[in-house]
Amino acid sequence: MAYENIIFEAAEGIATITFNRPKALNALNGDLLDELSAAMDEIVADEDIRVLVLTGAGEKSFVAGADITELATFNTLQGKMFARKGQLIIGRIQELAIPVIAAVNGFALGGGSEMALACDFIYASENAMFGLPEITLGIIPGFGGTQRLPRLIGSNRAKEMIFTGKMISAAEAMEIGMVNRVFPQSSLMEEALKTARAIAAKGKVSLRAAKQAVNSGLNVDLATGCHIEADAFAICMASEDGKEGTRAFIEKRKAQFKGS
Ligand code: CO8
Repeated sequence: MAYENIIFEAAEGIATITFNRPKALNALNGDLLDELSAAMDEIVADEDIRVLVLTGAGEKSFVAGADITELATFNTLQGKMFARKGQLIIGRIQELAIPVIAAVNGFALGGGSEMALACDFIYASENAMFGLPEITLGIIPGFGGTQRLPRLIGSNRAKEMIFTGKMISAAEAMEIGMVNRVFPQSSLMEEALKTARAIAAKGKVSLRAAKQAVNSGLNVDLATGCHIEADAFAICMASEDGKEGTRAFIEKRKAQFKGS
């Protein structure tokens, strides 16, 4: 598929999706969401892709939210349908079997923060700003922000951000556990790709199992979570990668994972 609102690249096991509507600070409109969905179809179909990195075009914005000019035209039903469309597509990012890193290179507002929150972790540039400003527009976050943000940073901090609509800096976002690491803008992508390469060198089966165990475990009690972990562990032990990893340790050599 030819993309106009995103740039989709894949090389050496790492896919990169760059949100690319710089004139609107990479705001999410319906066409962009459709393209994102199609790119994810390509990723799912390509066994060689082991890690996905999301970022925004330019040095000013990751994603400045849903496209407000489009939102303003919606009636109630269209608004609900757009919210569900965004939720489903953003949900697919979270559910992807491979790790997903958000490289937030500027504004991550509204749907932009919500997109980043669905990734497995967030790296940010020093100029990045996070926020859920929907309240200022007389609406609320609609792409999962009221659900994922409290789970990540706690309900009180999340409510403060959601009720005030205020932006926080990358440094503050790191302090409250929303962002893992902050880099100068010039080195953000290289750092994200460096981590992506380190992850891509690990076994695909164990990465998938680790992601599923953490994600599924977050929604259940500890005892149930430990059962989920044990099942995921068993899948790894039965895999070729699991056998190769332990054998390589004993034979004092680097493991050659095949992804099976
Ligand atoms: N949508 C559309 N266009 C946008 C958006 C946006 N979200 N953000 C910026 N733009 C456009 C501006 O209109 C401007 O266009 P133009 O040059 O044609 O006037 C251009 O991008 C540059 O923006 P600014 O001139 O405003 O740049 P500043 O540096 O002065 O300000 C800000 C940058 C602070 C990021 C400012 O642009 C801003 O506040 N943007 C809106 C941020 C926002 O409120 N985002 C939340 C949107 S709502 C949302 O995400 C809900 C998600 C769930 C939806 C559920 C659906 C029902």
